[in-house]
Parts: sequence; C-alpha cells; structure tokens
Amino acid sequence: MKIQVITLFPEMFTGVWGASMLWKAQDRGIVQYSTIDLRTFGLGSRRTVDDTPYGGGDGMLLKPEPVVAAIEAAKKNDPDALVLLPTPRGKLYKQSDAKRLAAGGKGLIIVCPRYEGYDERITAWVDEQVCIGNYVLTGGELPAMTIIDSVVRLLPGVLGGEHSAEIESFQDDDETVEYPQYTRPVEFRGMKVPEVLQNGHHGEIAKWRKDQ
Ligand code: 6GU
Repeated sequence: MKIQVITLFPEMFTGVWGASMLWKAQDRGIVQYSTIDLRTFGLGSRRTVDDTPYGGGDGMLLKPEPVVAAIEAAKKNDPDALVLLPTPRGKLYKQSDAKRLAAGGKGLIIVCPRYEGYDERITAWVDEQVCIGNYVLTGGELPAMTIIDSVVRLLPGVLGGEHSAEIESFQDDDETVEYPQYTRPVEFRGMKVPEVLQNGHHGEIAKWRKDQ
C-alpha cells in the first residue's frame, strides 16, 4: 500500500515512520511511505501557497492551485489511491474506517491543511473529509499520522499475531475497551495481580476479562 502525504512539514513524519510497527511495515514491504512537500508546488519565486480569504476574516487559506497540483502529482504515482482531507469539518473517523481503508487495499493520499483552512474548491479532488475528534488542531499532520497508524497496524503481516488486532478496543465502534492486563512482578508497591489471572484457569480468566 502506498501512503503519500502532502504537507508543508514533511520532517514531522520522519519520526513516525522511522519507529516501531510503522517502520516494520515498511521494512517488510507492506507499505511505502512518502511525503510531497506542498511548498514545491507554491506559486512564483516565493513559492506562495496561501492567501487571504474572500469576504474577509482572520488568517490565511491554502490556495487551490498548489494543493491540486500536489494531488495530481501524487495520483500519477498511484492513480487508484483514495484522497483524504483531515479537517474538523469532516466525518468523525472511527475504527470501522480504519478497517475499511486497510481492507480496501487502495493507496492513500492525505492532504494536510495548515493556516486557517483551505479554498473549498480543493474538495472536488478529495474522496473523504475526516475529523479525528472534537478538538481543534493546528494542521492536518497529526490527524494524518493518526489515520496512518490506525490503518497500517491492521494490514496483514504488520502485527505479530493477526489475533492482536481482533481482540481489542472499539472493535465495532462501540464503547468497549480492552480488559486490564498485568505482567511481573506479582506484587508492585503493595498492589497485587488479581488472583484469578495467576491460577491459570482459562474459563475463569475469560469470564473475569469479559466482566471487566
Ligand atoms: Cl482532521 N484537523 C484539525 N485541524 N483539527 C482537528 C481534526 C482535524 N480533527 C480533530 N481536530
């Protein structure tokens, strides 16, 4: 799966892609990450990417020409890719979306807005607008990382046991979260691992976990 991110801050992604499971996924050939620096599609000698809003108002907006040129460049690398736009105005992103994107197998192109927003006309080049929660962030980079992490860990061969992705929280977007877990030592600063987990009766352990 190709994952291309269009951003003014490509350096933000190097840490995320260079560590742990996301790194392993690339190392195993399951995903290929790349960033497209939106600045290189800026207009004129100053590589301008933003401008003031029609009708007035605070802040600057991303201009449509650089954004659409960057999307078109990304599409050349991967014509069937889905184009995602992280925005607080999007539909709330859930575990079912991560599953759908992972199972769909299509590449992703994620356009990260900055400033106060973007010219609405870019949405004609976007397949899905997604929001990751009810709070406001300064740009689309952190949402893009969140989406990438949630999708890549579901791709076959990324997590150790396929299992690990199955018995976990938010399985069907419900509020169910995983049961509490413990490792050694059996007692830590006066707090003990529950007896039921120590005695190894599978039935009782399963019941305890379900109750939790
Ligand atoms: Cl997708 N973008 C921004 N800027 N803020 C957000 C968000 C997205 N989702 C939650 N807050």
